[in-house]
Amino acid sequence: MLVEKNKIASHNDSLLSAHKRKFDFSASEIPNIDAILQKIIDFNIAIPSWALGTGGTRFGRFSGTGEPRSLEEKMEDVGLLHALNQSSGAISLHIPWDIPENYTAIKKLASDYGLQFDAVNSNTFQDQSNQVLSYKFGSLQHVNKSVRKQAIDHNIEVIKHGVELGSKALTVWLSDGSTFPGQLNFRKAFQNTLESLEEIYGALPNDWKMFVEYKCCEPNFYSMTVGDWGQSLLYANKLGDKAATLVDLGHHLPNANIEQIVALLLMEGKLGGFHFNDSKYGDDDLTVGSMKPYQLFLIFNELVEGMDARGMNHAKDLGWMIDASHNVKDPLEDLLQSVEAIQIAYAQALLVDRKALVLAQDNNDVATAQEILQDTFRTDVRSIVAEARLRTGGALNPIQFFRSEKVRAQLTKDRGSKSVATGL
Ligand code: LRH
Ligand code: MN
Repeated sequence: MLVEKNKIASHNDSLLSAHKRKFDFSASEIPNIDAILQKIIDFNIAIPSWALGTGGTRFGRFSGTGEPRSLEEKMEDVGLLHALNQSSGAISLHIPWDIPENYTAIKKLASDYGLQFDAVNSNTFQDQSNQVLSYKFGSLQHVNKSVRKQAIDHNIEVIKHGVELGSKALTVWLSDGSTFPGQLNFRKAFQNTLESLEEIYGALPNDWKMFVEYKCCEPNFYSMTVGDWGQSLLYANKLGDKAATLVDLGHHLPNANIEQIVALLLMEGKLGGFHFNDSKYGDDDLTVGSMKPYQLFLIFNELVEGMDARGMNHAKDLGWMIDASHNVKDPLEDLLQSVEAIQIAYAQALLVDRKALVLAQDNNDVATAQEILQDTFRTDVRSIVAEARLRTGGALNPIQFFRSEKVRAQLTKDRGSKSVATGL
């Protein structure tokens, strides 16, 4: 389903005067507004191919309708998001859930929708029907060398798919670990995993990155073999320059100071990218900014400060991806909200008065330092993010457009009410 440009234009016309009033006020307070707008316009977030349907939990799955039945329909959905917010210009594939049958056709489709292929994800956390050896007791850590070889070969195959599509990174998330004390020798598990990752690393093209994604817990509940940022950094340092850590916001122990982790990984030049989502308890994979918006702002505050300190290009030098799962909301509405929340946090972080903050920090003026951050966080930048969409042909209010144009009803008419998307 293509979104007609004229429909977006009439939608924007209906909202323009109210928008202009808000934007003109916000812009009047920001001397370098055009530079800020350009940064927001350049900032794209990749959409996970596995989050375009209804996920569900072990207790149940309440299916939505009109879900994508193929990789082509998943790209249609991401193309739709990108048409509405002009900031979702990339899709991150998960193999084998999304194996492209015809690379040329898929790449053509991607360019039709204005999409790039972001990091490709391997999957050694499930046993596929045609698989010889099981990953029940892990994959790259496994005590059995043949299981490790099977998992290494799978990751190398994923790189090959990515090369064909023009992707430039492999994300490795391992469910490996143990569920009971005594089950695993931590040192051997680390060594096996490192040796296996070294073989995969060796298969990376020169201009590729390997993102090592860590996670504290689930599906193993005693230890995870890439369990936190320290372990991920150990692997990334031992592997080499093409390896970096990947921070999934939902993968931390309760109350972890993620913004401090981000600041230090960035300082070390070993922060590769993000899986943005939000959570209240575990790896809930909820809408970005829906539970802890201040934490999201503080993370972007460290990102802007740290990336500028290293002269990095905000839009290109890190992997910006969402990783979510939807149980009670329309997946596309949820993803539109998540992209908006990320852009709002980034825009606010760009507005922080860095000179004043450094001065307050150097004078141990705690209250002023707090006020500088909280004042910016309490600054309404929604009209600035909307203006970025308006200037790039997007919709001023994507969810309102999605609803008023009855997009889900149209997708359900095309795909049926029983279609189920692969993924989580
Ligand atoms: C693991 C994870 C990982 C993906 C999976 C879909 O929790 O965050 O990034 O492979 O979700
Ligand atoms: Mn993730």
